[in-house]
Amino acid sequence: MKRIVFATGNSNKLRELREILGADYEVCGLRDIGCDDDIPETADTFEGNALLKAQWVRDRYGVDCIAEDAGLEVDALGGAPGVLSARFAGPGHDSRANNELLLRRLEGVADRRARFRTSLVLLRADGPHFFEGKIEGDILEAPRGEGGFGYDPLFVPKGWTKTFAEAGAEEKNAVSHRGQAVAALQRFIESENKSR
Ligand code: ITT
Repeated sequence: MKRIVFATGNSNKLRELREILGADYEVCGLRDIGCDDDIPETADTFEGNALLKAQWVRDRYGVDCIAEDAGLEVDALGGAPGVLSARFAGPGHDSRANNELLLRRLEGVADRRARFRTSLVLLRADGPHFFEGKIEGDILEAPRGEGGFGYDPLFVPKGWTKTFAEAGAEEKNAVSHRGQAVAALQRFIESENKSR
């Protein structure tokens, strides 16, 4: 089994990565390598923040790792909350407060278009390798569903009638921003293994 360190403190992201990568991989989180650092995310792009997290872990813990920065971009809010998605309603990761604030900001707004975006980086001695994912959709006027995490109860992917929080894990992972980025990472690892 291949061991991968995922530089995240978000247990939902960790669960999704384990679901997507399957039984061939042992995915370790930050806690598994003894890290409970509050890693600064001060860049203004997803890519920049993903790299900051990966570099922090590689520099201090000496392991190759993957890291990810993701968020929701809402067109009517000029792309907000974007890189501030986890802290939209203030410090901490309070999804309920974030969702409530999003609904307040969109009160009376007809244009509900939004997308989840992620930038995932694999950082090794040979440098960083980036993988992207994006899923378009719309923001509802009230949350629906108990699954997923974060903004999932408010997000209906384009062409769907249910939210990510009403979908099963497999259904979400098959189309999600994170699913796309991890699939690209898998293709990269497989193509490297083949050419060895
Ligand atoms: P790490 O930095 O430790 O990985 P985090 O939760 O702080 O965990 P981000 O900085 O990447 O992660 O913030 C992403 C936020 O965007 C996350 O907390 C959710 O609010 C939202 N988000 C990202 N992916 C999502 C998804 O698949 N479904 C719903 N919300 C998501």
